[in-house]
This record gives sequence, C-alpha cells and structure tokens, in this order.
Amino acid sequence: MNKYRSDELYTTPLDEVVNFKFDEAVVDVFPDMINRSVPGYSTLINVAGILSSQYAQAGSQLYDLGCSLGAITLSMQRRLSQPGCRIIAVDNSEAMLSRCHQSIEAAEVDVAVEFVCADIQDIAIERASVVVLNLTLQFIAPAQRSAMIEKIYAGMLPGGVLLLTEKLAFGNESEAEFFTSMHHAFKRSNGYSDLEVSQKRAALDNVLVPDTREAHETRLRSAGFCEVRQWFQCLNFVSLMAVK
Ligand code: GEK
Repeated sequence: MNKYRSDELYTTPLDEVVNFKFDEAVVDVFPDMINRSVPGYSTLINVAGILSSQYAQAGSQLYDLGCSLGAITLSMQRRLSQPGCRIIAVDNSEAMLSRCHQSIEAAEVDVAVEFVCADIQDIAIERASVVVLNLTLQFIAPAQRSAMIEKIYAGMLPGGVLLLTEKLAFGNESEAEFFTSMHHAFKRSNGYSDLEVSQKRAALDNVLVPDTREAHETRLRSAGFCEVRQWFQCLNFVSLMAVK
C-alpha cells in the first residue's frame, strides 16, 4: 500500500537550493534517502528495539520523538514483552505522521501506539521508561536542546533510558575533514552524485546543526542522567544511551 520511490530529489542542478523540509516529496523517498545517507541505519533501528525491550517497564510509556515513518516504533513494538505499555510516536510533519500511521496499522503488531502530530518541544513526557531521539535533536534549535533534554529527564521513570542518535560535529579540524569526506564517500558508494551530495548539504545547512559528542554528553549529565554510554558509532553518526 505504501509505495516509496528512490531518492532523486537533488539529481538536477537547482537555481536556488531551499531549506530542507520533511514534506510530501521527502516522505515519498524517505526510506531510500535515509538508508543511503545514514551509515548503519538498519543496525540503529534493530538494536534500538533490542535496547528498548531491556529497559521498558510494565505499564509505562515509550516515546519515539521525530518518528518519521515509524521505523523505531515498529522495532520497539515487535520486541516489547512487558504488559500495559503504550508507544507515543510524535512528528511535526503531517505528511510523515500520516504515512507512519498507515504503515504501523498495516503491520498489525499488538502494542498500542498513539500518533501525535506536534513539535516535540510542546508535548508532555510522562511515565516514560524509554525515550528515543533517533536523528531528531539535531533539527531542534541549539539554544532549545538543553530544555528538551531536561524535560525528557523530568518525565522519565527511574531506571528508564534515553536513546540519542545524532550526526556529529568535531572540535578537531582534521577529524572533521576526515569524517566529512568519509561520509561523502559513503554516499557516493550508495549512488549519490557529487551534485546531489552538495545540494543536499546546502539544503541542510542551518537546518541540521550537529553538536560534538562531548556537548551531548555534557548536556545529558547536566540534565541529571547518571549513566551515559556510547553504544554505536559508524563514521560521523553516534548513538548514546543515558539512564536515569
Ligand atoms: C527514524 N527517527 O527513521 N518536532 C517533531 N518532529 C520533528 C521536529 C520537531 N521539532 N523537528 C524535526 N522533526 C526517524 C528519523 S528524521 C532524521 C528521524 C533525518 C522530525 C522530522 O519531521 C523528521 O520526520 C524527523 O524529525 C527527523 O528513525 O531525516 O535525518
């Protein structure tokens, strides 16, 4: 029912590259785009589901913040064995959320999901044993990120986990150059041309603003998380888990 196309959004030269938006055109190519752009994406989705199943608490809520088409929601649903849990899938792109809703319903997994079309900065986080920010915090204005993490911490149950996956920035120039060029090579090897890579980069400039790993860790610890661990890295993409 959900037909997705291959990502050809930036194949031809554009007069003006406008800021990237998660609209209908992006939704149509999203699975292809994210798999060809994020090294290790399928591993991230799979293992985030496994980690969630270890930390989920009976009768609690699990949040997929910036859920896109619901890959994390589905991965959590399929592995959850604790009774009485509910997943809350949130995205502020209506196009994404409505397609997410369709595919989660079609998968017919027996774990309740609530779909919320809202800015993740405006929703309440309550009785959460698992919160996932898989490639989403990087789209929140940097000045708002600490408040977002503090709100998540406040809404989590003791022993709960936050999984935070992000594209990284690097303080060291040669490291930054190395990872940028390796990420470019990764995209080239997945069939993107130099033009596509550079136009996409221009579209994401000031839209996706990465932080360093140190900045993420400091923010998580200042919010109160006692245990912060990196469980994944592939090139310039990292995932941290933070336990309350
Ligand atoms: C995955 N987690 O497949 N409030 C709500 N949603 C937002 C906001 C916001 N303020 N800002 C951005 N989004 C997914 C991948 S994609 C990552 C996440 C990427 C949403 C946005 O609409 C998009 O669906 C998602 O966050 C980011 O595991 O495309 O690089």
